[in-house]
Amino acid sequence: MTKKPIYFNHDGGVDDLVSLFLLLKMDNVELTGVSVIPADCYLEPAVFASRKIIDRFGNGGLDVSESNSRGKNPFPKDWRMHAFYVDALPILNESGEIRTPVAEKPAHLHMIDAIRNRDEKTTLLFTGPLTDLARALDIAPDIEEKIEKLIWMGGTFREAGNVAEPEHDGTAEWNVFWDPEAAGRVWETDIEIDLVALESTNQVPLTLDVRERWAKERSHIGVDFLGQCYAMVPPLVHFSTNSTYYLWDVLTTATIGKKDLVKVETINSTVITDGPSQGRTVETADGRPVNVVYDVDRDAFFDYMTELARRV
Ligand code: AGV
Ligand code: CA
Repeated sequence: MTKKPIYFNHDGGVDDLVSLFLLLKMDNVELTGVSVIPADCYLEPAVFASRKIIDRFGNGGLDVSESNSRGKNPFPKDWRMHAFYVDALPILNESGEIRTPVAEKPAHLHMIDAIRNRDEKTTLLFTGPLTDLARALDIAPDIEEKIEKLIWMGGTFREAGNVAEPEHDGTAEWNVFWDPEAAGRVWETDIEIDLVALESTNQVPLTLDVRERWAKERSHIGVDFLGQCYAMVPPLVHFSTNSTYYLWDVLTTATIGKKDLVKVETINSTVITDGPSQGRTVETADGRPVNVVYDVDRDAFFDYMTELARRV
């Protein structure tokens, strides 16, 4: 099977770290680089956890780059703490050593090198804000033509986003809201964008039946790892709240391994970068096109991620 070169930039949430694990198990993916941005996480535990996941579930050959990017609107502290819990899991600490090194260069420069060093075009997978990509494009505009496409978890075209913060109208999704200008910068390019938005992930909340399934299969080390990770975050039981967890980033990542899990439509859109709606993505007739997931085969998705986890 021909492997796609993928560069992965994430922000250390539970589903970002699970995404890293699953990428390492996909047979059509060659990870060319991993970097971590301290948006929905604290940097140190998220980088530790990433290095340990690569050690435990990968085949070596990677380093992990730390981003030095800063956002405009900080994530809630409770959510940022999740990386500490994953980093502390016994399965990631059994060996007592970390072999995967920290990269010398910060994320945006690390990504520029990874893209330039390949003859083929690189597919970018971003499951946090786009700050490192925006900075990389400013410094090295030549990389644009070496980017196959950007696959991003971000945005929503519905009225209701998932930001509940003072002075905001609630229409934004967090990965855009953290750094609206970065999304605006990427929107200016001709890079093809595949978007998993909130309307795409509404069909894949973390529910109790999913947890029970992972519990039943916990004799598989990889499935147990999924169960342990998703024990840290609140499921959807009675109704969706601001802290209910969806499989946002994992769905985004799964589309790389199996694109027929989702249906996609093209929407022309604009990013609002200022004011009470900052971080909102809106459909506009003359906006830039993005390919948005609007339907998911929910059962096939959970089967696929569990099957990948069984490969450990
Ligand atoms: O908006 C979804 C993004 C995804 O990249 N993140 C979490 C995923 O990694 C922010 C977020 C929104 N609601 C959250 C989030 C919640 N309840 N807990 C943690 N993070
Ligand atoms: Ca994320």
